[in-house]
Amino acid sequence: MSLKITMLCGGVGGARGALALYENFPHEDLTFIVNTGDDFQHLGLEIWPDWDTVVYHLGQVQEVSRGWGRRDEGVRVMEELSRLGAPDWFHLGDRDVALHLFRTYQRNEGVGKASLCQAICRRFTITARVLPASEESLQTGLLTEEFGELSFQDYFVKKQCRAKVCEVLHKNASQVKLTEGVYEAIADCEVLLMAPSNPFLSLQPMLEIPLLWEALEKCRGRKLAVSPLIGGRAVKGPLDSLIETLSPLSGQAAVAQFWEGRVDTLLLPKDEIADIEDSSLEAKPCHTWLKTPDDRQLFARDFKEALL
Ligand code: FO1
Repeated sequence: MSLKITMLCGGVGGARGALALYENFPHEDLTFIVNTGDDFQHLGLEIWPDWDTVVYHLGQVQEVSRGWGRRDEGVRVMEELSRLGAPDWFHLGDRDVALHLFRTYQRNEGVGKASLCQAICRRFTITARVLPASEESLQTGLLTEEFGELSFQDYFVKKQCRAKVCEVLHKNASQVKLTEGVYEAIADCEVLLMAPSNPFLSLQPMLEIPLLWEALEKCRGRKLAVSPLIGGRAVKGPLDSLIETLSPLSGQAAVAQFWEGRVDTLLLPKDEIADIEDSSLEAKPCHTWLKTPDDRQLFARDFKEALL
């Protein structure tokens, strides 16, 4: 099957979804648009966690159980930083640091985002396109009951998501420019797929960019989302508690409500289809557990079936 597929992704769920497509579809047909709402400057380095997580997955160097960072990583940089008294709440593996250093150096030299990403992808022998959604980082803030406003990484890593989120703030989404190639990749694709990412934290930030939304509305292709919930619960991360505070509904019904008016079809586990019977979305059964190559093949089989 040759179809131009564009996937919007973020977080570990998004990277696992991206890998499932990458292992089972022709690479020249695939474009991954990655959330820039977690990006930040730390110790003078430009860190793009979601983009790196996708690249490490597609490059087959990812740390599998944790999901972020690289496997067979060293800790010497981090140990030395701690000894020096530098902030050590955000863990940077030795080889991971090299990527942040290289990116920061290249950006300071004036290298454009799209060409830098292409060059890094080539070094990881990735033959699909992996584009950060926006030129400037999106500033995602979390309004919390306990600590007031937190930046994304302060909430996610420093506070380990242990805070009640009342609102997700998209502080500069209306001002950012899309990365070169993003508009066309969305507007002209035949299938637009929302990865099984946290919709509130990893996908909504991108959807808040007016031009990205315009491209999405222009797209005449099929539009589908993969639910990140299995058995009504998040596979990873703070989605369950976010649904409790940000949605009037629960479980799969909350996910379906999030996607209503944005996509036509929700892919979710077969025995959970009844949970979204009140939704206007079409529900299609799908194997959404994406841990092993066999899992990812089953996902691809169900995704293809849903397109028929
Ligand atoms: N997540 C953590 O929970 N703790 C960390 O120390 C941490 C370091 C880190 C370093 C590089 C990188 O690419 C990702 C990293 N992440 C870490 C994940 C990061 O916080 C992401 O924003 C989440 O995966 C959410 O999408």
